[in-house]
Amino acid sequence: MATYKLPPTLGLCLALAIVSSAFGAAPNLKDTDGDGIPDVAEALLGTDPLMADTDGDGIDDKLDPQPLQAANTIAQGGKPGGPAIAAAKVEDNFDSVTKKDVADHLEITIMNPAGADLTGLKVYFTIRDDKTLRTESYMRNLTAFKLNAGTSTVLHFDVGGSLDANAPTDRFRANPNSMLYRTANAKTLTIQIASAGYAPSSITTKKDAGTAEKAD
Ligand SMILES: [Ca+2]
Ligand SMILES: [Ca+2]
Ligand SMILES: [Ca+2]
Repeated sequence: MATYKLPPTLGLCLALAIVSSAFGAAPNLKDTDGDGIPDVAEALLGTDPLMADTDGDGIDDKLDPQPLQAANTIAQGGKPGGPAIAAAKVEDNFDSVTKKDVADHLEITIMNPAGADLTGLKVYFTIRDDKTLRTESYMRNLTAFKLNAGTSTVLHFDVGGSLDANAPTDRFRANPNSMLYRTANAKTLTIQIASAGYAPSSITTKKDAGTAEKAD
């Protein structure tokens, strides 16, 4: 059966029209991130009400013809021995400090086998709904994140993480309106990381059908 996909700009117009008709012709609606799309419309579009550029491709949501489809800007060549993904998961997350289950989110275990500290990490990930085959993709340039030589660490992307990709942290914001959180269908995630000059490392991980927003 053929499927019809709404053009993104039409989708935005439709979301704004729905919001206008629900709240009046001249709604004074909260636009927390100042990208020109009210928070309530961001929920309809699947974009992040706290990030002007949800997919991280450098184009703010209202101007972005595909606000949930970032291109991968990681160079696909480079020398070996750079940061490597050891594991990734998006469900059954566990906090090793508090010894408790925590809400499902993307976490990526990365290792640095190189003899030098690594900075300028780039992270690209694609989420595919295995039932509808819809996809979303995100690009994150973590300019201040540092992975010390010979160590491993875990990067987190969750709704409580830092909005600033330039922050020196290992917890970054995930889009709460992503289909990862909004549908219960099974998902496949493909993740790639790289540091400047090194060949990228990739991994694929699955999420079973079921809720994503609560610890389970
Ligand atoms: Ca907004
Ligand atoms: Ca936004
Ligand atoms: Ca964008």
